[in-house]
Amino acid sequence: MRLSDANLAHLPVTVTQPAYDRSARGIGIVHFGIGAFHRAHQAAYTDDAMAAESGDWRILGVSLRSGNVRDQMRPQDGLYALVEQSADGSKVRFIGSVADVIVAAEERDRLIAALANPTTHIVSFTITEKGYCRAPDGAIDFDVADNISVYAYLAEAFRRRREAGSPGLTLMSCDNLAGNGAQLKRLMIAYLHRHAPELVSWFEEKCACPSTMVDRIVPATTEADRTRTEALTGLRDDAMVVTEPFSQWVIEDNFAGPRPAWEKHGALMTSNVHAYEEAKLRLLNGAHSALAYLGLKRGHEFVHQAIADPELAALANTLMRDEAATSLEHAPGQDLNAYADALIARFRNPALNHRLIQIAMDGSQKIPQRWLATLASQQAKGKRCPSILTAISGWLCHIRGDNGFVDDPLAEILKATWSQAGAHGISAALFTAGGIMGSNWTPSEADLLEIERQL
Ligand code: NAI
Ligand code: CS2
Repeated sequence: MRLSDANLAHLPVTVTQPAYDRSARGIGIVHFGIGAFHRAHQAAYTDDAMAAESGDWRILGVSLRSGNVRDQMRPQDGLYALVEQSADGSKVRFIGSVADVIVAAEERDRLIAALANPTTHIVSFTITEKGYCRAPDGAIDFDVADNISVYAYLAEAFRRRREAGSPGLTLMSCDNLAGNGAQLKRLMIAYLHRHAPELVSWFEEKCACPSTMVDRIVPATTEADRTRTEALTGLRDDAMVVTEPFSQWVIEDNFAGPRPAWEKHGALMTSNVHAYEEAKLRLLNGAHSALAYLGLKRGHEFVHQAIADPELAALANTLMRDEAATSLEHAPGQDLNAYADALIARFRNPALNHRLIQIAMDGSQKIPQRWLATLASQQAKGKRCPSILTAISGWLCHIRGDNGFVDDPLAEILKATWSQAGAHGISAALFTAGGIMGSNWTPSEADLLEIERQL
């Protein structure tokens, strides 16, 4: 029997269900990129908020590319199970905050109407790092943005809202980018300047783009996860997601209008997300990417296997504690050694089969904020980062094709650079000024040799 509103009554009484009348709550949030992470994170906080307080905060999920999630969720009335897994067992709850899911190109009018509706206050995003359509220099890449992107839908919605005298929107990025709100704002303005310059001042005056730090490890769901959950709950659920018990959300308190009381349910509202965001990207994500490339190279499949490998555990510890943590300005009360301890424990979670190949995806989009920012900060202090240099060599092996298919929007360019430059020129070709991975870090001759020695 398939999960649906009508079938919730069949669930065992021990399973937590949405504690509010779903049909009585309207849509207040449109979310682009309704993948596994959104369902395990923001949708769960919003579910908690609606269970505790009144408020029309149901979510209309939007996919830009495929109909998979729509086909999983629509027959289930947007319901799904969130399964928290740890060594102590699993905890299942059903989330009710998602009202429906649409594919943007197939239901364009409905999407624009939802974005333009004055009762919609927040548009949020987990569209992956590449979804923001940035060229290697960080500017908007119109070749991509003019093809499939969120920007055109947003611009049309702004036009309607402005004409109708409706309030502005909050655009809230929940992707792993440094200064994700500021980046979204900058890119949106660049898009408007080219396609709808008359909307720039309306957007700047009426809309807000808070930055957020989001953290919860959410591996892609497997068929085995679905089968196990069906055995637990008695209902078939194609949209379920598996995660860890840990969850963190730090949000810049900068909203254009109302929002759910997420801070009453574990989120931290602050004027300064920056310190949290950089620590998370450089320690957690920096170590994750290193474990991914070097772990695959050493024949591991999952994060818990890579971190159980003493050589990789030592490297992840050095990367986090000696290289990333010391590159940061500490916020008051921030204990980055304790943070690194907690991260190692989370990576060790044996109940979470988090595939290294999932983390290895889209390296060209991830490495700047995970590794190159640390390298640049340390270079300014005259310090080198041997663990990150080793990790870079792991990535270069990956994009050479050592681990099979390279899933990266720049895969073709990276491959062409490899064939032109070869093992004795690849790191200089990519990372020095003018290379597609050029950044504020200027690799020294010794850095380049150190990377190439390990290829
Ligand atoms: P997913 O693969 O389940 O979902 C990705 C979503 O992004 C899908 O809806 C997909 O259609 C959309 N998307 C992919 N490429 C796109 C593009 N070029 N333009 C627009 N939309 C695009 O992945 P998941 O796990 O939901 O992660 C998504 C993002 O969430 C990550 O890239 C990261 O920035 C953030 N995140 C993920 C965490 C995790 O552990 N899974 C934790 C913290 C943040
Ligand atoms: C991972 C992250 O896929 C990846 O690149 O490093 O998605 C990681 O699981 C999350 O950021 C944890 O919050």
